[in-house]
Amino acid sequence: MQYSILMLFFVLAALLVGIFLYVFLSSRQSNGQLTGMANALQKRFWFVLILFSILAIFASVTIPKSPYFLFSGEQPSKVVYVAARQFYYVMSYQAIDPASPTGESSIELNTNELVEFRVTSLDVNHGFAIYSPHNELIAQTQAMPGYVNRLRWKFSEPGLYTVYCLEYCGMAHQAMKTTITVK
Ligand SMILES: [Cu+2]
Repeated sequence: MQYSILMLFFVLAALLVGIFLYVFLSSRQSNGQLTGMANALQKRFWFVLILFSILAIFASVTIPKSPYFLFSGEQPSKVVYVAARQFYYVMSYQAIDPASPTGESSIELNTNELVEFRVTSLDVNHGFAIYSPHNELIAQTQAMPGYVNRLRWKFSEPGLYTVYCLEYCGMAHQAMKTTITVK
């Protein structure tokens, strides 16, 4: 899937460069004499060509690193249900009943196991952002009422991870957090 999207991108990029070349070559004067205006157009052509080439290199390096299909071919070994609420999280290994949301007092996960977080909200939009023990943001998704967002992650390092809300959700937004222990 990811590979075919990348291929499609390259085909479209090649097509675009081809169109530019065609327009440039077919608009050249037949006697080869470049007027002032044509000279400016030629400079612009090379500027656009180089710009597109740089953008194509950047895109081909960064697009395969996009997280959209991360671990999509694997079966998660653990599912953690998350319900966000003003101003706390409920996390459970079982599906959470919105009418009476109850969860575990602490969530413990193992290193190198594929975990799928199924994240929703019981009131307004919240964030579910996982920070490493070194306080680096490693994975995140939104918690939205009426939707379940799946976030898959493999923790590579044991330690205490902190979950923060990244979506301004009300007066106590900054206090909204929980922790995940990875063994
Ligand atoms: Cu918030």
